[in-house]
Amino acid sequence: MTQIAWKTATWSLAGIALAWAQLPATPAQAADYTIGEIHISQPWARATPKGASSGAAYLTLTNNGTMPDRLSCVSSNASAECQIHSMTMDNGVMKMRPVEGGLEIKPGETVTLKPAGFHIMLVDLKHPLEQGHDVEAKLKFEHAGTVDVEFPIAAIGAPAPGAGAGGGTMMQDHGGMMQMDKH
Ligand SMILES: [Cu+2]
Repeated sequence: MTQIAWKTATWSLAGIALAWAQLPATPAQAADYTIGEIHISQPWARATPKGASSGAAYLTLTNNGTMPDRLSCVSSNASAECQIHSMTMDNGVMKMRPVEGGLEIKPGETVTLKPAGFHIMLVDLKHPLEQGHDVEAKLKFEHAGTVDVEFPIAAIGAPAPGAGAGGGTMMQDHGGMMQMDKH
Protein backbone atom coordinates (compact mmCIF):
# COMPACT_ATOMS: atom_id res chain seq x y z
CA MET A 1 0.00 0.00 0.00
CA THR A 2 2.70 2.43 1.03
CA GLN A 3 4.76 1.46 -1.97
CA ILE A 4 1.90 2.09 -4.40
CA ALA A 5 1.35 5.55 -2.96
CA TRP A 6 5.05 6.29 -3.28
CA LYS A 7 5.12 5.19 -6.91
CA THR A 8 2.10 7.33 -7.75
CA ALA A 9 3.77 10.32 -6.18
CA THR A 10 6.93 9.67 -8.16
CA TRP A 11 5.03 9.40 -11.41
CA SER A 12 3.07 12.58 -10.91
CA LEU A 13 6.28 14.43 -10.07
CA ALA A 14 7.82 13.08 -13.25
CA GLY A 15 4.72 14.19 -15.13
CA ILE A 16 5.01 17.70 -13.78
CA ALA A 17 8.69 17.86 -14.64
CA LEU A 18 7.99 16.66 -18.18
CA ALA A 19 5.14 19.13 -18.69
CA TRP A 20 7.34 21.92 -17.39
CA ALA A 21 10.23 20.95 -19.69
CA GLN A 22 7.91 21.03 -22.70
CA LEU A 23 6.62 24.52 -22.05
CA PRO A 24 7.93 26.92 -24.65
CA ALA A 25 10.79 28.88 -23.15
CA THR A 26 10.50 32.59 -22.83
CA PRO A 27 13.75 33.41 -24.58
CA ALA A 28 15.36 36.80 -24.42
CA GLN A 29 13.75 39.09 -26.99
CA ALA A 30 15.42 38.76 -30.37
CA ALA A 31 16.58 42.12 -31.68
CA ASP A 32 16.69 43.29 -35.28
CA TYR A 33 19.89 44.69 -36.74
CA THR A 34 20.56 46.99 -39.66
CA ILE A 35 24.02 47.26 -41.12
CA GLY A 36 24.40 49.22 -44.33
CA GLU A 37 21.82 47.85 -46.74
CA ILE A 38 21.42 44.58 -44.84
CA HIS A 39 18.56 43.98 -42.41
CA ILE A 40 18.80 41.10 -39.93
CA SER A 41 15.71 39.83 -38.19
CA GLN A 42 14.78 37.01 -35.83
CA PRO A 43 18.18 35.63 -34.86
CA TRP A 44 17.90 32.43 -32.82
CA ALA A 45 19.89 29.35 -31.94
CA ARG A 46 19.10 25.85 -30.76
CA ALA A 47 20.08 24.48 -27.39
CA THR A 48 22.53 21.58 -27.58
CA PRO A 49 22.60 18.36 -25.60
CA LYS A 50 25.53 17.80 -23.24
CA GLY A 51 28.63 16.70 -25.09
CA ALA A 52 27.54 18.04 -28.49
CA SER A 53 30.55 19.34 -30.38
CA SER A 54 28.64 21.80 -32.54
CA GLY A 55 25.54 23.97 -32.49
CA ALA A 56 23.48 25.90 -35.01
CA ALA A 57 22.19 29.46 -35.20
CA TYR A 58 19.69 30.97 -37.61
CA LEU A 59 18.38 34.33 -38.80
CA THR A 60 16.64 36.11 -41.64
CA LEU A 61 18.57 38.47 -43.93
CA THR A 62 17.24 41.05 -46.36
CA ASN A 63 19.40 42.92 -48.83
CA ASN A 64 17.79 46.32 -49.41
CA GLY A 65 20.67 47.49 -51.59
CA THR A 66 21.42 47.29 -55.30
CA MET A 67 24.51 45.08 -55.00
CA PRO A 68 24.81 41.47 -53.97
CA ASP A 69 26.46 40.92 -50.59
CA ARG A 70 28.00 37.88 -48.95
CA LEU A 71 27.65 36.68 -45.39
CA SER A 72 30.33 34.89 -43.44
CA CYS A 73 30.78 34.26 -39.74
CA VAL A 74 33.95 35.55 -38.09
CA SER A 75 33.70 34.23 -34.54
CA SER A 76 31.39 33.31 -31.68
CA ASN A 77 31.70 33.56 -27.92
CA ALA A 78 30.55 29.93 -27.60
CA SER A 79 32.74 28.08 -30.06
CA ALA A 80 36.27 27.84 -31.38
CA GLU A 81 35.07 28.36 -34.94
CA CYS A 82 32.07 29.75 -36.76
CA GLN A 83 31.05 28.79 -40.31
CA ILE A 84 28.13 29.20 -42.70
CA HIS A 85 26.84 25.80 -43.81
CA SER A 86 24.52 24.59 -46.51
CA MET A 87 22.50 21.43 -46.10
CA THR A 88 21.53 19.13 -48.92
CA MET A 89 19.95 15.71 -49.27
CA ASP A 90 22.33 13.26 -50.92
CA ASN A 91 21.08 9.69 -51.42
CA GLY A 92 18.81 9.98 -48.41
CA VAL A 93 21.54 11.37 -46.19
CA MET A 94 21.57 14.97 -45.04
CA LYS A 95 24.93 16.51 -45.77
CA MET A 96 26.21 19.85 -44.70
CA ARG A 97 29.27 21.68 -45.84
CA PRO A 98 30.78 25.13 -45.46
CA VAL A 99 29.60 27.70 -48.01
CA GLU A 100 32.76 28.76 -49.80
CA GLY A 101 33.29 32.52 -50.10
CA GLY A 102 30.21 33.35 -48.00
CA LEU A 103 26.46 33.07 -48.50
CA GLU A 104 25.24 35.33 -51.29
CA ILE A 105 22.25 37.60 -50.72
CA LYS A 106 21.13 39.16 -53.98
CA PRO A 107 19.76 42.72 -54.14
CA GLY A 108 16.14 42.77 -52.95
CA GLU A 109 16.38 39.18 -51.77
CA THR A 110 15.45 37.79 -48.36
CA VAL A 111 17.30 34.66 -47.22
CA THR A 112 16.19 32.72 -44.15
CA LEU A 113 18.68 30.49 -42.40
CA LYS A 114 16.66 27.73 -40.76
CA PRO A 115 16.81 24.07 -39.67
CA ALA A 116 17.43 21.72 -42.62
CA GLY A 117 18.69 24.69 -44.66
CA PHE A 118 21.49 27.22 -44.50
CA HIS A 119 22.73 27.73 -40.96
CA ILE A 120 25.47 29.29 -38.92
CA MET A 121 27.52 26.42 -37.52
CA LEU A 122 29.27 26.91 -34.23
CA VAL A 123 32.08 24.37 -34.48
CA ASP A 124 33.88 23.00 -31.41
CA LEU A 125 31.60 24.37 -28.71
CA LYS A 126 33.28 25.56 -25.54
CA HIS A 127 30.11 24.76 -23.57
CA PRO A 128 26.57 23.57 -24.36
CA LEU A 129 24.09 26.15 -25.67
CA GLU A 130 21.51 26.53 -22.92
CA GLN A 131 17.87 27.29 -23.59
CA GLY A 132 16.89 30.76 -22.39
CA HIS A 133 20.42 32.11 -22.74
CA ASP A 134 22.02 34.00 -25.62
CA VAL A 135 24.93 33.12 -27.86
CA GLU A 136 26.81 35.84 -29.69
CA ALA A 137 28.43 35.73 -33.11
CA LYS A 138 30.35 38.24 -35.16
CA LEU A 139 28.98 38.27 -38.70
CA LYS A 140 30.75 39.81 -41.64
CA PHE A 141 29.15 41.07 -44.84
CA GLU A 142 31.55 41.61 -47.70
CA HIS A 143 30.11 45.08 -48.42
CA ALA A 144 27.94 46.07 -45.46
CA GLY A 145 30.59 45.36 -42.82
CA THR A 146 30.73 43.57 -39.50
CA VAL A 147 28.06 43.23 -36.82
CA ASP A 148 27.78 41.42 -33.47
CA VAL A 149 24.49 39.54 -33.26
CA GLU A 150 22.90 37.99 -30.18
CA PHE A 151 20.97 34.78 -30.77
CA PRO A 152 18.42 33.84 -28.08
CA ILE A 153 18.61 30.08 -27.52
CA ALA A 154 15.45 28.01 -28.04
CA ALA A 155 14.85 24.38 -27.01
CA ILE A 156 16.90 21.43 -28.24
CA GLY A 157 15.50 20.48 -31.65
CA ALA A 158 13.18 23.50 -31.80
CA PRO A 159 11.82 23.84 -35.35
CA ALA A 160 11.43 27.61 -35.04
CA PRO A 161 12.41 30.46 -32.71
CA GLY A 162 10.56 30.32 -29.40
CA ALA A 163 9.09 26.87 -30.20
CA GLY A 164 9.41 23.82 -28.03
CA ALA A 165 11.45 20.75 -28.85
CA GLY A 166 10.72 19.43 -32.32
CA GLY A 167 11.02 15.69 -31.87
CA GLY A 168 12.64 14.16 -34.91
CA THR A 169 13.91 17.35 -36.47
CA MET A 170 17.05 17.23 -34.37
CA MET A 171 17.90 13.80 -35.70
CA GLN A 172 17.51 15.00 -39.26
CA ASP A 173 19.66 18.04 -38.71
CA HIS A 174 22.52 17.12 -36.48
CA GLY A 175 21.97 13.47 -35.59
CA GLY A 176 23.44 10.21 -36.74
CA MET A 177 22.14 10.46 -40.30
CA MET A 178 24.24 13.47 -40.98
CA GLN A 179 27.59 13.63 -42.60
CA MET A 180 29.74 16.67 -42.34
CA ASP A 181 32.29 17.41 -45.01
CA LYS A 182 35.25 19.03 -43.33
CA HIS A 183 37.27 21.26 -45.55
CU1 LIG B 1 26.37 22.64 -40.08
